Amino acid sequence: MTELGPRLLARDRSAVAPALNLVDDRRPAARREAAVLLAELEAKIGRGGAPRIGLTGAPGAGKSTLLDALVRRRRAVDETVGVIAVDPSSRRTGGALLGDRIRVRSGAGDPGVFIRSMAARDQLGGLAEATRAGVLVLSAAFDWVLVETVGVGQSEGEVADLVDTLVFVAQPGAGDLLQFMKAGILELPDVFVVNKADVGAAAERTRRELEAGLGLGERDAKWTPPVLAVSARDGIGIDALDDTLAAHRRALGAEGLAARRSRGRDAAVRAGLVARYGSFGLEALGGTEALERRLAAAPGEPGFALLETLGNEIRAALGDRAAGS
Ligand SMILES: Nc1nc2c(ncn2[C@@H]2O[C@H](COP(=O)(O)OP(=O)(O)O)[C@@H](O)[C@H]2O)c(=O)[nH]1
Ligand SMILES: [Mg+2]
Repeated sequence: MTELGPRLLARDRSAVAPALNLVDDRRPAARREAAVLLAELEAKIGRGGAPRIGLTGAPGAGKSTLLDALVRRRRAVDETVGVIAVDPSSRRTGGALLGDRIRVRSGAGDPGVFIRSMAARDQLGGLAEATRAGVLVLSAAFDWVLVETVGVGQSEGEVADLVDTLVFVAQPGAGDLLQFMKAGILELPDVFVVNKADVGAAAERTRRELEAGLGLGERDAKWTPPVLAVSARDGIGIDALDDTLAAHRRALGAEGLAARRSRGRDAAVRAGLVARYGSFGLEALGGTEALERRLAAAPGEPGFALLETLGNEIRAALGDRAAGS
């Protein structure tokens, strides 16, 4: 048991920043403590904790503005919100920029809102893993967790594995059908939003392009991703978006949620091991098939605990090999 775990689970707001700092700390002793904390939170929260909503889309689409509108809507009914803003590009600036807009508007003094910006520092397990840790910490302490990230293609898959509901934010004139298809953005999101509907006809055109694109793909029969037009700036369509997020959660159900979280866990373990030990490390474990067997054999095991266990095995195997050669 860590000291921070029970405090977070008791919603002690003063434990949030220290916990986030701990999981970001790369010194070996801190990393061991963080692993214990994360495994503990994951075990306690399981498939529960705060609903996790991801907002993804190109820079300038209006994700932060929309996020701010959603935050204020939650605050209006006295629910608390933890926000993670991921900015893979802000290595140089240290990554404090993305959250600023939200921080200013949603009120820096509001203890019901917590905003953490993450930049692509040289994260040992990668930005996705650091984000995942942050999401877990916040989902222990707040009613909702919102994640803003710039993602196209590859990184979208990572975001989809981090959240329960993925919202893609497009802006009017963002592209035609072919571009959306090429960018691979039609497959993963659960909800599509065309923001800046206040600009008029161009928004409706983009909305129709997206809708047409979605009609072409294979999708889960239980949920057809809706395409909503909103204006985050003017607060238009935010209620409908909020209702849609709730509807997606209902459609997911307990089973769907469990499947999604477990898919996220598996993806995180795979990515974490490769980031730390490379394909060489994976071979030491017996290869990808062996890893899949291990994942399947431990369905209830927290990902962060599994990452530790398998990592230890890899290190032991590599050490043995080095010693024996
Ligand atoms: N006209 C209009 N502009 C918007 C809307 N939402 C955001 N913007 C503007 O679009 C720009 C980018 O917004 P931002 O939220 O920072 O986008 P992000 O990069 O996706 O987070 C800013 O200048 C916003 O003021 C909207 O609904 N309508
Ligand atoms: Mg933003």
